This record gives sequence, structure tokens and C-alpha cells, in this order.
Amino acid sequence: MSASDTIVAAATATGRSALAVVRVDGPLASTIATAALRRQNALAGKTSTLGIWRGLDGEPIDQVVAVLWLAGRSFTGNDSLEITCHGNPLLVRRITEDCLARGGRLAEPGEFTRRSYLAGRIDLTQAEAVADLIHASSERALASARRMLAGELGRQVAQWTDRTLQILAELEAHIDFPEEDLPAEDPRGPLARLIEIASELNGYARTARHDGALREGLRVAVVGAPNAGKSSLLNVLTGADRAIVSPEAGTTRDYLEAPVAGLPMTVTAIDTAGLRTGGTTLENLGMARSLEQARGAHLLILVIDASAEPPALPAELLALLDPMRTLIVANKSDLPAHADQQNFLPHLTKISACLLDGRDAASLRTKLGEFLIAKEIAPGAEDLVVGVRHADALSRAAAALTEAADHLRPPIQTELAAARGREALDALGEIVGRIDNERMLDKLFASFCIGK
Ligand SMILES: Nc1nc2c(ncn2[C@@H]2O[C@H](COP(=O)(O)OP(=O)(O)OP(=O)(O)O)[C@@H](O)[C@H]2O)c(=O)[nH]1
Ligand SMILES: [Mg+2]
Repeated sequence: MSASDTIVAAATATGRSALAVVRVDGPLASTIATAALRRQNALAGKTSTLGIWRGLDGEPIDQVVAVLWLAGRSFTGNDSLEITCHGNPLLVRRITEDCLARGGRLAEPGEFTRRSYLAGRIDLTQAEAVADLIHASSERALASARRMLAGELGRQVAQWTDRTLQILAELEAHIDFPEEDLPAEDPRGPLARLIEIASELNGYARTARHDGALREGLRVAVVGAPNAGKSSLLNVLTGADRAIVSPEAGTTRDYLEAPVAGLPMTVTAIDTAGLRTGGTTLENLGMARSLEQARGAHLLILVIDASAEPPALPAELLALLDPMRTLIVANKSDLPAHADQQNFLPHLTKISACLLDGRDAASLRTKLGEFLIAKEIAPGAEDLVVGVRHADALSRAAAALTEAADHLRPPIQTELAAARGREALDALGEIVGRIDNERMLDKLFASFCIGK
């Protein structure tokens, strides 16, 4: 894999579409374009060129728009060509093959982005963000990828690195002139500042717990006694008439899932069979499935009929009702509330609703979204969510800085502290890719699509 090769790949998904893009990157990009379009240097300096792309045999392939970015001004740092043709897979293949016949080779997954990284145009966090931006399936995932792509984590890392370097310089001075006192108690002294940086690093590392939720979305199991209105809630949340609703207790026998509409996160709601103590064999089978879904979900919504006596719920369900991940929807607010409901599971968050129709849909979605953020099940709009790779390096850097701080407490061992400080810098360097590791890069870029 050499940066002096000219690489070629379709950048758009296969299938029929209005337009498709083939990308060419490397020293031959300009010659390939001028030869295929029969222009003499006509592309250079232009924003775009409309022309007929001809194969090596001179036969026309398609009318295209070509854009050439010259080395130094492109995403990759090389001469880089984008050919927009009509979105027919046969045309995309012919143009790609023509570029290969003219001296290019097929790009590896992520190779364009890798080139950009190797040319120093973006750091590793931004390279990863390119893939995240493409795969993001919700507003919140997009927002986080966008901020990562804009270099937010990279700038943070640069700032932590500067502050750590400053402290290291002070420690080195102390190693050289040990008679000067290191004021360990001074709140602005090196010890306090090391601890401060470590705690900031840990704070960022903690956001990685939302990485899975951003990538795969959240599962919300709707549970409760028969006839409470679970299927009604699923229909209200999804904005579709998805589940059968009927006054007969035990309508839902199996679980069914559907996406919740109108939230910035991908959230899947799962309607389940009603849970009650002592049922028929068939009911028990359904209940076993309900409990299984409840155990695997990020959030439980317990639906209760607030107009009736509090339900007798099986102990297996009660054991799962953790206040950090259970929301009660007290349903049937259109009917007079039953007096005993007041004292039912008072330690859990309750919201009152009428699920007969969509009248409470907007407020339910808002409250659900707020609960997910308040209980840290989902990231807030302001959170930059770091990836698992970043979190691992951040935690190692934080641990090294904490150890460095420990060495500045009596008996003070400045040299050991400085050594730990340098370890922290190495870990921070891994995040942005300043410390190159060929195997890690191969693994990272292999998860990209071809053409990125
Ligand atoms: N008055 C009133 N009735 C409601 C409300 N929500 C649901 N219902 C009625 O309650 C009955 C049961 O609703 P479902 O949504 O089927 O309840 P469920 O919990 O899925 O029931 P099972 O699947 O049998 O466990 C239906 O007749 C609904 O029309 C409400 O807010 N007010
Ligand atoms: Mg139901």
C-alpha cells in the first residue's frame, strides 16, 4: 500500500441512482482525466468540467462532471479526482475499469481517508469520525460524529498535552535543581494540576458508555399487567397502529418491536405479553418472553391502569424495577384515579397519560427523552461521545497522571513522576495518531467502506 499509487474506487453505493461518483487519487489522477475527457490540462484550476468520458479504445462511456483537486488542496493531499457519472452500476464499473486500465489500482477500504490522515490533513479521531458520520443512524449520533470530525477531541488532546508538558518542564527543572521546593500543597502546584487533568480525562472517557447506544440504539421494553395499555403505548410511541389493542386481557401473546418516532436517538420499543401471577401454560410462555425482553432492555416502561387497583406483579418483574432504568406510565388518566395508586412503587418515576389515542404522544416522547438523559441511559445533546478506543487511551493517560501525582507526595520522587507523565503523553498521542502503529491503523481503516 504505497501513497505513490493512484487508487480508484466508486464512492457511492451500488445500485441505480440519479448520479454516482468514482474517485481517483494519486499522481495519475490529472493525466487520466485529461486523456479520458480529451482535454489538454483543461481540468487544472477549474471548479468542474463537463465532458464525455471515453475509454482507452476511444469509445464514449458516459457524460460526466469531473472535479480535480490539485495536490495540497485536496482531502488526501494528492492530486484527487471525482468523476460524477450517471448512477448506473454498469457505467460506474466501466469508468472504474477504465481508470484501472490507465494505471490506477483498486483502493482498499478507507484508503482515501487513510491518505488524508497520513498526509496530516486530519488526525485519527477525525478519520474515525468520517466512518461514524456515514454510519450514524440518528440525529444524536450525527451530531457527535460531526463534532468529532470538526476536531473537537483532537483539540482537547492538544490542550491536555500542552498542560502536561508544562508540568513536565517544571518537574525537569526540579530534577536539575532539587534544592528548590516543590510546593505539593499549593493548589496551582504540579500535583493539583495533574489530578485536575486526570479527572478531565476520566470525564471524557466515561462518555464512551454511550457509544453502543449511539451506534445500535436503545431497546425499551414495555411491560405490565394484562390490559394496562402496553400495546396502546407502543402504538402511541411509534405513531403507527402496530399492535392489536383490545379490552380482552391477554391480547398480546408474543413480543413485537417497532421504532419510536420523533426522538433524536434510535429507540426500539418492545411490546410484551401481560404479566400476572398464575396463568395458563400459554400465558406463562408469553410471560417468560416478556421477562427475557425486560432483562435485555436498556429501559423498562411499566404501564399501569391508574383507574384500577395496583396490579399484583410477579416477583421476577419487581426484581427488575431499578429506579435508574424504570419509568412508570400511569395510564387511563381520562378515568378517575384509584386511591391506592398513590402508594404504588413510590420510588419510581411516574408519568400520567391517556393512551386511548395520540393526544399525549408528544409529551410522552419528550418525557421519555428527558428520562433517558437524566438517568444517563442516553447521551445529552451537549455530550461529545468518545469511542471505545479513545476511552481506553484516555483512561490509561489518566491512570499515569494519577500515579505521577502520587509520586509528588512525600517521599517525593520527581523522576518517577516525570516518567509517568511521559507515559500519559504517549497514551494521549495514540488518540490522535501521533504515535503510529501500523497494525492498529490497518484494523481501524479496514472497517471503512471502499471509496472512503
Ligand atoms: N379509558 C381508557 N382506556 C384505555 C386507555 N389506554 C388503553 N385503554 C384500553 O385498555 C384496553 C387494553 O389496552 P391494550 O393496549 O390492549 O392493553 P395491553 O396492556 O396491551 O393488554 P394485553 O396485551 O392484553 O396485556 C383497551 O380496551 C384499550 O382501549 C386509556 O388511556 N384510557
Ligand atoms: Mg397488548
